[in-house]
Amino acid sequence: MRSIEVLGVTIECLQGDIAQQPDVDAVVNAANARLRTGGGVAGAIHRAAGTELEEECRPLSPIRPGEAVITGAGRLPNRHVIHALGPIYGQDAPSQALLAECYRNSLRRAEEHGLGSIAFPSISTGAFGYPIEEAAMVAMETVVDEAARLSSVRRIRFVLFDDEALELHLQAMDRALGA
Ligand code: AR6
Repeated sequence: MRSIEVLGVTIECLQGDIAQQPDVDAVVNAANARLRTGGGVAGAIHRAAGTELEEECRPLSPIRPGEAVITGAGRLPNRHVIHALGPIYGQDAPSQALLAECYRNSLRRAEEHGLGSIAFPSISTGAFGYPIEEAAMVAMETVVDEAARLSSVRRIRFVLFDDEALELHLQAMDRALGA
């Protein structure tokens, strides 16, 4: 794991599974509009959380690209799941602004619930086709920019699935800090 600190907020990057992050208050789901289970992150989260999560999601759906809603976490070892719908690359426009909204709105939901820590996957970079190098930069710039507005959230973790995704996020972290 590597971490940096921005205005009292620790930003961490590690390789791992978003459904196995017991030491954060909320994990973010790279959701679909209907907040159902799916492939990738949504599959891992719903499988681990159990069917009660889908039940809780039903009245909150559908959501729009850039939106984020918060629920309990079912059997996951976290207090909450925050479901964010990323843009489908090349279809939902402007993709960069919508992707940034996912991170901003997720942080807003965490703040509204007084949460101290949150873990993000790399939203939109799987089935939704967003190039991961660009997405990593949008994600890092957005959270670094938001740090000044956070009061309860003190730790933001990026959970990356493979070596390449981790490396690209570490580079984006350095660039977002102007290193
Ligand atoms: N933990 C962390 N990262 C993961 C995991 C995991 N368990 N599994 C995959 N990734 P995706 P999207 C990485 O497709 O692009 C779903 O089916 C993956 O390598 O989960 O926003 C939903 O139902 C990639 O870099 O999310 C939606 O329909 C990143 O997480 C749609 O796909 C995001 O991949 C959402 O697509």
